[in-house]
Amino acid sequence: MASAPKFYLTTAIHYTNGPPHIGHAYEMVSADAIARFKRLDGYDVFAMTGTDEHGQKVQRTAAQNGLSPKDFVDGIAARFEEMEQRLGCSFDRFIRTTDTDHLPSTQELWRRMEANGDIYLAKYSGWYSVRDEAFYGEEETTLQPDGTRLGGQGTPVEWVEEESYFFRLKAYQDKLLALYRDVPDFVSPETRRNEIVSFVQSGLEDLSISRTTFDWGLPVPGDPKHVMYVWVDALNNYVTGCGFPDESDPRWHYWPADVHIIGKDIVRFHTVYWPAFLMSAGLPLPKRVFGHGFLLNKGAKMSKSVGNVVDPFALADIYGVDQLRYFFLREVSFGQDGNYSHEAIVGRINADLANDLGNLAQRSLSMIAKNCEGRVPPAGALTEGDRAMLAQADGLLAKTRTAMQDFALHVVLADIWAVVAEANRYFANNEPWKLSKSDPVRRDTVLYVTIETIRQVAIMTQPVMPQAMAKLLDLLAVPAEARDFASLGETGRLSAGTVLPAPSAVFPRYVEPEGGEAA
Ligand code: ME8
Repeated sequence: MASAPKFYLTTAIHYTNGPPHIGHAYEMVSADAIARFKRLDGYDVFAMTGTDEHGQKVQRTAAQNGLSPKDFVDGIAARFEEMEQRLGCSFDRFIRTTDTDHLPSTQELWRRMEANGDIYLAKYSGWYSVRDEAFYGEEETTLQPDGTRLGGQGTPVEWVEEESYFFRLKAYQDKLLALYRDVPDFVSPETRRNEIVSFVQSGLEDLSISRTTFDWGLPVPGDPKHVMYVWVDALNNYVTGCGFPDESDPRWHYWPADVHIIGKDIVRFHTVYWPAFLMSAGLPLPKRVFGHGFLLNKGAKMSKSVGNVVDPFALADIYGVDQLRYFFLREVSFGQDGNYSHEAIVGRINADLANDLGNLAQRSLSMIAKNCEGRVPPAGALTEGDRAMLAQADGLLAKTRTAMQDFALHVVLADIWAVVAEANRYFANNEPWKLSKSDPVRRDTVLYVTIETIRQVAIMTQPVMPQAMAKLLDLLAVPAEARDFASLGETGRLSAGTVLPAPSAVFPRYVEPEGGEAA
């Protein structure tokens, strides 16, 4: 058999200036679902997430907390790792920019850019936002009535004037425009691509890539009074993660990344700076950068200063991990902003999970337990309706693969739930509960077709709800080795006579606790 095609996917690495919030959870879960889908679909996947621990923002926050930067980030990074576990994620590496392999890797990137003539020493003077860790041109800032100034993303900027190394970004303008032209889906969704193309067309300035007024960062090779600009350090995590600069590292074949999954606010860093650094260093470019939208609390952007951050650990405790994962990925069109609220989460849990899928599984499996000696019933002669039902289930893989070409996780789930809806109609129309006396053979056939459809729905939904679907596949006695996408369709059909365990509920309804709304 030919070796499996590789697939390397990353999230952004998260700042350790505060504990993880729901936006971080959303990004991790989305990326994890894509990684799981690809694994089940036969790819050799390497998936990475992690933390971005250097820079002025982290150093300042650590000082405000009376801790050294390292002690401070150790505590926060541990919390991010804990969240990855709590949310049932399956990343292959959790990278920290304080990991020991990251310094030599990033210094090597620097040396290669320098050797290519792209780094020079000069003086920087301009506006800097510590919150965004970003430089802004004067024209991108606005003066406020109180005399303060805000940068492009609405965060305060401060005047910086210091010696700095610069990267010749201007020299890459045409090459970047050629990249966007030749690889049209390098930046997606389309709206983000258009923003980036017009930003680059409007003209690039060389980029300041080192700082001297604080020291929490990676030292510039040969000039350690400078620390590297935190975005050079951070972006380079993606190659450190698979062994750079040791090209004999067994993980190196994963580079270039197949996709960086990041939020819309940092698309510029990933689609302008990062490919320019890589071109300069002579390294292959990531294939795609996907900028997802923001998760908003009933419409408002979350931030620590606004104080409406909802703790993802608390949400997982209240609603259940898989329920939360399902909500994120079904409710929000991947690529656009989305809202969450207690009512919306409960609505999805009770309608889609408890009613549509949970009830159907519970009712069909209970009937089998009662009437078919707890074994997969045999399918008799199939009617056109039976065949149409099975054909819909069998057609899911092709449909969802198409949706996954654009990482449209919400479409994947909508496609699967269209089959769940059809299975409910099929079950209701065929009324198997009425057939026990009159036509038990027909009853068995209807039950068979129903649970065979549920088998395929469960296999397909594993990327989004790994624990709940493992339980459902256990209830169908599907062996561990028959749970990947190769077992979909006719190949993996349930076989009559297989003993099934006693049925139990997979998705309980969400019931408001005494005293009202929980979140
Ligand atoms: O930007 N909804 O880190 P970060 C959805 N360290 N996504 C959100 C979000 C929200 N409300 N808020 C933030 C950084 N994000 C850098 C990245 S990568 C080399 C360095 C997303 O902790 C955000 O868009 O501010 C980003 O993709 C990720 O969470 C980490 O944000």
